[in-house]
Amino acid sequence: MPVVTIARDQEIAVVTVDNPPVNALSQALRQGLWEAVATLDADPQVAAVVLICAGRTFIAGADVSEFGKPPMEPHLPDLVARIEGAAKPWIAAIHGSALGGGFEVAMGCRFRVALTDATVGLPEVTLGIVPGAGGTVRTPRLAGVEVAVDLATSGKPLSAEKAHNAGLIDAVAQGDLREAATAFARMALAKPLPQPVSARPVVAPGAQFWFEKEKAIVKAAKGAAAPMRALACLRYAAEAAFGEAMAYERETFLDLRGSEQADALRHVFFAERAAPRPAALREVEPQPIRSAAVVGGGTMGAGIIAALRAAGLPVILIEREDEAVTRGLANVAQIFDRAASRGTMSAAQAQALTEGVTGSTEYARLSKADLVIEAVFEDIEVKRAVFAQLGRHCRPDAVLATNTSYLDPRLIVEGLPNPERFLGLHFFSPANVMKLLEIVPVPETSARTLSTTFALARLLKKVPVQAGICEGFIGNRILKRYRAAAEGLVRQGVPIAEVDAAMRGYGFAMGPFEAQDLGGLDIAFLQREGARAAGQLVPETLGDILVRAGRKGQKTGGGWYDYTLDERRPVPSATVMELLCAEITPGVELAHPAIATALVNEMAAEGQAILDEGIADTPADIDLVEIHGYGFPRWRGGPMFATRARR
Ligand code: 3H9
Repeated sequence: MPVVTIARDQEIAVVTVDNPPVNALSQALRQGLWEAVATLDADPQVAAVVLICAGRTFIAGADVSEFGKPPMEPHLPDLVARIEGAAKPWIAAIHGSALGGGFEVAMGCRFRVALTDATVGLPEVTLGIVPGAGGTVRTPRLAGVEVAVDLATSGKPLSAEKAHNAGLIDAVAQGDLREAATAFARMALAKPLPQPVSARPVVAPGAQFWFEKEKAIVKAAKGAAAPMRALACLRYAAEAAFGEAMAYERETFLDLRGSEQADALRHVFFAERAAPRPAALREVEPQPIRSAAVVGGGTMGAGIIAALRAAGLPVILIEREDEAVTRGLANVAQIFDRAASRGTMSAAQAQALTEGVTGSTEYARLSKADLVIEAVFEDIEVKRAVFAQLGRHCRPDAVLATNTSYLDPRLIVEGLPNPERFLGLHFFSPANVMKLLEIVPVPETSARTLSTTFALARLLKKVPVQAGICEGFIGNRILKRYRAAAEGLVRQGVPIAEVDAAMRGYGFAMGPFEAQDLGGLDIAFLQREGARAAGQLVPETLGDILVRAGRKGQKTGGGWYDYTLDERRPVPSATVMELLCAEITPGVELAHPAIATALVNEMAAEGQAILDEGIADTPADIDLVEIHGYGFPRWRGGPMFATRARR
């Protein structure tokens, strides 16, 4: 089946691209389009050309899987120039997403028409590169420098409506795209044609504009190189001639394409796409999930409800008492109200989402639910009591999940009828925001239940990772070792603030001690105390000493650092030094990169142990857990990727 076919609608030629799954610009597609230009230029019957795509989307970009190989002709910048210079005007008809190289091809066209639910964008920076086929040079000529900077340095796509308002597309269409684009072409032919984008002028902003953008981008990028390189290309595009700017962009693109960061980000890109569809479950049909329930309306339960509602599911909240139901519903409403006040949804949307949750104390209300997630207090007896109720009232095929972070799900499932429908679903707080979902089957869990929860993860737009059973599963187990190693450095005399600064320098938003102060030191303390009470040998940590002294973190005005009442800025604490001085043997001095290397090596060593024990399937799964659950810098690729040469 050829990837490019040409049809005719009288004087309008329709070029259809069909290169599943996302019409990526493989060599064969570039070649097909290259030849289509020649064919249609030579056809005197053709007055204009509509470029449209089959399948789920317009051209979604360059073929990322070709990035590791030598570039092959025809090169994309040449193809875009050839479409732009064609004797007949081309009209891009966009559905789905026109991204990266796809949007660059669309900018080579004389016009762009998009369906209302389409998006356009330049996501290259998310892959550690810059646009390589004129994205930074044509966008400012099409829509101005400000729009171009936002698009190319954030990597975030714009909806058709916003793109239309910004001047990136010429018309928004509804209904049959091919008909709409053909009608648009006829209308356009009746008027003088606009200049090709490359010939349009660009207004260069002054030095202050670039200075401010630079400051904002460096801050947001947290160590990622591509956004600043994209900005440099855009400045060049605004200040130099078209041809020179194209050459500069291409040089930058080729330079970054082979960089360590681009390599890491490609690894994450493919890992994220593989995660929701594990090969072992490909043949296993999931059960439909049309309704859900959550037991427990605290912070975690409310976050899970918000995630389920945002995916369109009606949700029942079960709590023990009426007051707790009211509190839980208020927690959910607060999440949506805040989203509305931040402008991420309208007040009407927030209200509709809130109204889709009903609260009750009656487990009998769950007789029809397809899925129930338990999110109650982390206590084995409390959880078992919940599942005893669920076993009595739910359909025998309803998927029943526990959101435990530390307890053994095998103990929770004991005595549950039809245990094949049970597993652990470990959400991360805030559950409506955090992308990671650890899926923890017990030995009885059926493949169908597993497949259903992967489908659920896709519905919730989460990154699912299957984990075996061990204390802390994948993420919290690595976190424990990371924190212990960080304490180990402090015991050797490395200042607390230096450890945190080193990890921020590595690309984390926060270091391990600052993060504990934010979340509270008492959670892990109570867990250690529980283990000690159960007779386990758990050595005293530095964190234990602080909690025993009443320092539980920001909420008590101090933890690893001091905090003033109205400020969240951590201040190194003399009290902490006094409390810990007996435990610290000064002597070791480490530069920031050495501190970060030591701690990331520890994470990777724990990751390797997790792999060796079969708790995780692949190193990429561990990387996804760290990136989406624990703030590991995406552009480093995760601890396993970052240390692959050293392991
Ligand atoms: C670029 O364009 C550089 C240029 O400026 C310069 C060049 C000179 N390549 O996400 P999905 C695969 S950089 C190869 O689940 P959805 C993906 O791996 C590129 N493969 O679908 C998966 O494969 P499999 C800029 C790709 O419907 C399958 O397609 N463009 C590519 O949820 C389905 O993917 C981007 O960064 C690709 N470019 O979402 C766009 N894209 O089935 C990246 C996807 O074997 N793509 N695959 O697991 C996306 O954002 C989403 O795929 C999209 C569809 C929104 C399009």
